Amino acid sequence: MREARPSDFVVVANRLPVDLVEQSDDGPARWQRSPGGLVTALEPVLRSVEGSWVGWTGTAGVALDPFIEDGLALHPVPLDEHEVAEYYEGFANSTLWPLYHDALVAPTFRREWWHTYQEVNRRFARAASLAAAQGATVWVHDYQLQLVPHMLRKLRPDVRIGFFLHIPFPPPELFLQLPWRKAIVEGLLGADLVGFHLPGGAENFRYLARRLSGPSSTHLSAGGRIDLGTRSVRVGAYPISIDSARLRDSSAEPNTVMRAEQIRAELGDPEIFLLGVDRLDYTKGIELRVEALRELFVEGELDPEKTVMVQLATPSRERLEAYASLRDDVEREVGRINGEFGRLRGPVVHYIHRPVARDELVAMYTGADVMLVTPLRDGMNLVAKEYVACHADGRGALVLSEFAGAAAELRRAFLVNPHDLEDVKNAILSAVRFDDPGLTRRMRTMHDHVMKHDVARWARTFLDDLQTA
Ligand code: ADQ
Repeated sequence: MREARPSDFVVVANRLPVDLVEQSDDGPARWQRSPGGLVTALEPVLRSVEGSWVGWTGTAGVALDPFIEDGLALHPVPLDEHEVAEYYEGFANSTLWPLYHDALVAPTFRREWWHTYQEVNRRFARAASLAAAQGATVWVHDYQLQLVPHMLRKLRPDVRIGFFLHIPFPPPELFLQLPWRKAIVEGLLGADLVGFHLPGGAENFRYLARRLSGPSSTHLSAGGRIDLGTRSVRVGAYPISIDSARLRDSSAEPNTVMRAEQIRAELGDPEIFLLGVDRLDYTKGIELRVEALRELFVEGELDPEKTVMVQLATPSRERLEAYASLRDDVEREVGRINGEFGRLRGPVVHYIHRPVARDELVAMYTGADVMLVTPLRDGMNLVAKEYVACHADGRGALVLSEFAGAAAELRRAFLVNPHDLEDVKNAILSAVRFDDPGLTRRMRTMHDHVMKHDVARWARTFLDDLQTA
């Protein structure tokens, strides 16, 4: 069996691509693969070069040596309870997450969180330096680890470092609020290539790098590179995607088609089946789509007898106050609409606050007439792409917020400003005009785009650019 020895390709992310299912004192730890998009995207590369993955197990207080699981070399980074509270729930999810999402919830700035964020980033950088062979390529992911590129470069000047941010990179007015803004920019500038979903994020970063990182030595050179004097950093947009073919194929399987029909029947055979799928997060605009639907019922534009919405909302960051109060708000909105319009045979909005198995999710995507994706801000939003991948036949319609990164590619969706409830309502009404032949054309165009621009292409493009950076 292979050992977890230094590799030529190392992924560094907050979480390992596995969840700890069970650990007893006498028996070995048991793991379950977590079905994230990132691991799907990187798995072929990881396997072809016997790569490694550095990350936290998701359980506080667990320290383990590197090990091989299902052919992948995993290097666990331990975090204790205190670090989970300050680095993860604190700095990552109560400072950076809200700040980078338009300050939809006021970001909290706490010095002790920042200190713990630095300490934990240092630990990840050390773990990455041990996992990387001479001259290796190391790909660091997301807002939890923005200091790692600089720290790793100091430890290992021989390695090639890429960084990708999965959430929006904010405009200067917001980023400049951060008391530790200079250190974050310097952290990112430790990479050879810094990638964002959209050109706007890349633009924001270039501006801030020039402004914050010593104006005399830093300037822009050709191709949007940032010239640091001794070396240059490439900055670009790499819109992430999904395993499109896999979704398309599983949506066409007889079992999926059958289950999709069964779901409709279980919902009481509505004429209109609307779907929302999100992590329960205040960026996703879940309450506002329920509110839009309620107004359409009140105004008689849609018939509650013939319409059903299913809202899947995976629990997320539940120990944080902003998330607990969001849950209350969503539940209140759902209770209100069902109180006013529910029938004895069932509610008008089915709200499921649990993760749903992949097969079931694909059956829902396949069966739904309209997908509602209405975030107030979202780096990309994979749900929009997943829905489109499941509609090769051109059936179905997508209502999509302009403030999701996906809107830059899915131009034929019904694009809405989620702050404008009338706009959302009108888009829903256009999306349920099933006799409009334009609907099929829209869906086919988007489907073709998502099939061509899949996650493998995303990873390949980023890694090719990193090799030449
Ligand atoms: P997220 O904010 O988590 O990701 P998103 O891109 O929509 O948002 O990905 C969510 C994933 O979880 C999807 O693959 C979806 O299928 C799955 N999922 C959601 N709800 C589910 C449920 N109830 N049951 C089962 N599965 C569920 C962050 C950024 C995004 C960016 C991604 C990738 O916030 O903007 O698109 O990273 O870069």
